[in-house]
Amino acid sequence: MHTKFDHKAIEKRWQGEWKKSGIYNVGDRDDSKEKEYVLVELPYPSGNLHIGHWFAFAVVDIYVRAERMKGKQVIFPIGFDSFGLPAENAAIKHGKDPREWTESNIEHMKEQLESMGNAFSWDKTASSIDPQYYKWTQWMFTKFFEKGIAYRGTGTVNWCPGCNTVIANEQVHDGKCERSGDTIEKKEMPQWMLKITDFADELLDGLENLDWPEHIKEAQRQWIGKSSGTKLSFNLSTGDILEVFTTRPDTLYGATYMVLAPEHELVEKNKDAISNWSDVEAYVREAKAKDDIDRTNATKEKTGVKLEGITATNPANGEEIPVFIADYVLKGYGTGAIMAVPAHDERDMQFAENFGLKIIEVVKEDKLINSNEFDGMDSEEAKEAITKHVGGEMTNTYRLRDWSIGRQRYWGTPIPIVYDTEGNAHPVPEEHLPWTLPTDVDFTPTGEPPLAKSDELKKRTEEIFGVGWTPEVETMDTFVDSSWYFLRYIDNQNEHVFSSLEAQEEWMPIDLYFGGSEHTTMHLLYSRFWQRALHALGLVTQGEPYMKRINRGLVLGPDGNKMSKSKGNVIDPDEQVALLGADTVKMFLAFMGPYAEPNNYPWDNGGIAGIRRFLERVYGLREHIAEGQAKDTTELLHKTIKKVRDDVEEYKFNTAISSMMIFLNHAEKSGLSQDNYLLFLKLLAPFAPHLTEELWKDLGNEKSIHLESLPEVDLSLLEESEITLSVQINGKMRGTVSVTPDAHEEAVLDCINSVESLKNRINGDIKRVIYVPGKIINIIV
Ligand code: ANZ
Repeated sequence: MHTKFDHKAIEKRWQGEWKKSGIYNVGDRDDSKEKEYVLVELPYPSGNLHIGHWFAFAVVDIYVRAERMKGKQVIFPIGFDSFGLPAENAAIKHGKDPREWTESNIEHMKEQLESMGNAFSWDKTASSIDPQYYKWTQWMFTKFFEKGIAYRGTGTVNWCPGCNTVIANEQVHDGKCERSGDTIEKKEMPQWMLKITDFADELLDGLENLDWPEHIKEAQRQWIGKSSGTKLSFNLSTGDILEVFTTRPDTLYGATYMVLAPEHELVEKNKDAISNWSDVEAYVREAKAKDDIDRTNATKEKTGVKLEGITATNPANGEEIPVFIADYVLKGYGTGAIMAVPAHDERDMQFAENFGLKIIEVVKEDKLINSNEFDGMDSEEAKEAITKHVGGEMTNTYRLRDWSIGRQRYWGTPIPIVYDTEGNAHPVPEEHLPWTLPTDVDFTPTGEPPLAKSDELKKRTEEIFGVGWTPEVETMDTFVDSSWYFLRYIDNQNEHVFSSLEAQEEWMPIDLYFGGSEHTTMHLLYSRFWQRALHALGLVTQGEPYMKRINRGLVLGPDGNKMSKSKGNVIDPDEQVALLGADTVKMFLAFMGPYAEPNNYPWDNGGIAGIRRFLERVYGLREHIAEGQAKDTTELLHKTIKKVRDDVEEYKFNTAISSMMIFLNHAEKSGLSQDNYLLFLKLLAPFAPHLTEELWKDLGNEKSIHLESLPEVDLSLLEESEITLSVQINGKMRGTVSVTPDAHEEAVLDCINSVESLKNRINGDIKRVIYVPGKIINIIV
């Protein structure tokens, strides 16, 4: 018999009570408890919580509640990543003020988050559009500027025509914008950069001590792309020196031609010496229009143009060799030029075959050949020897580029820079921070930053700094805002610093960071860099922010596809909550599969109905409270407690729930004592916080169930439970006996002797006993 419960009334009642009493506020650090900082990724307030948010927050809440019930002081904050394009696009489309639009979204999302019933530390929230937040984003930027970590660079940028702004390399996926999906165009323009490359080695080395899934670490290593090699110099016939980066200096004798990236500065510089300039110029123009992925595609036909009139000298043997430009050599990697060794490099081989160039093998079975005095030398050894011989320099090269953070859009943190009458950049002094975002702007995207149209900003700049001074009109990438939010959470009221060292001593580092896999080489790398840059300035206590990272998967539509409006397979959490209750939705999401494995799980209407039925039966469980319950009920309960505690520690909420289902079945059949009933409620409390609170309070308890301790396992009960042991006599299965798993041999033999049929077969004369506790006993007679 199932007893229905009124989830709407129950959930509303307890959400109201929890809010009023503030039981989930973390407050000041309590030294008598172990601290745990559990972080979920800062959400963007799009206006509506989707099922992905529920998966990200509500399931993690189970872990947080269990840890608190184990006696830890768990800080579990939430906030809003509230700058960004959607607000601005809404402003353009519907004529809405981006701030109003965003703030009303935040209000709505807060209500939705409340309906989740999560145990968030609402006393530790932060929002990036808050002037008291972005003041500090700007302050850090000015510190970075003073130290040269932030700089105005020039170069080729990724221009997204859909977003009308520059975006960073990390935001380009397969040549397309990560946000809009538009194909990226290359543009030459000055830009604000952060020197993430200065931290490349630290970012690599720091990975070693992090408890992160290996594939995330590996993705970051690949993205940083450290390559150890040598810089070698070649003389050109023009008198210039051409530097190349190579990982194979041992193959120098096989370098039969040189290749420059088409954009290499020595090409344009030697225009007059190049007799086929018009061909060269045309090729350069074409190459610039292509994107790097295309250019480095291994299967692509290798093209290029010889620089007629220029040669290079191989420093090892003095041979004169031809010089080419080819688009398979990239401007932005190494030195932007290579020595080509067709015998040992696949790309060079294809090119050499196309152009009929010399191919000389110089390494065979790891020993050098055709390399004069180095013949016979081991190739590894020769790397160093040849580098030394020609005066080269061992060096490292990285794939990582500096982070471009300037955006030509409106709704972001203004870059706190002003220019003097000569155009020199100066940081806005601290007393003028926050350097507020002006409101007198036209958002229509024209490619020119909207802030350029603000009279107020212009006036403000001249009034403070002098006539003729001008403001920077770009805003920051929102990935900057989210690079330090976890530091603000822990000291969110501080008016003097972004986060005091004392607060950091108390709460940092983040012990556990849950998030999505899309952030591996964006947010997770940016914020690690930001933390390291702050660390270099002595502003933070830790070099690494996140000790442990867990990536979760996606919730798919009922049809097994990614949820999307166009497919009509979107599940609205608000509807589900109204229909079945927050506890049910949360437990269903936790039940789909192991949380720490980034698998994708389809929504299953039958599955969620099953969870609802389970909770209805829990609601009715008090009718099964009986005196004189069977001993095995207590044993099963303690088995269940052990399983739930162990599984939650490994984020296997699904199997924890299964074990509670098994217990419920048993308790309904056999009945359970009042004490066991209470233990079961507490065990379930992290999973179904509203329902368990209701049942707990129904029993007359004053204090919330969520301030109780998680049930402890009584190990003595577990050890006593018996198992079935196979009994062989002379190697033949003759029966079984029930014994404890670690019973002694004599005890087992006593047991066997008490079974008439076995006793008769043995008949007293035992020769030998082979006993494997918990498995088998073989008696030789
Ligand atoms: C000679 C050579 C011989 C090379 C050989 C490889 C094999 P990673 O490991 O990715 O760092 N290279 C250097 N700069 C380049 C650029 N800007 N664009 C395209 N290719 C470039 O690769 C380093 C190797 O990639 C370098 O070593 C160079 O080719 C090439 F048997 O030099 B090698």
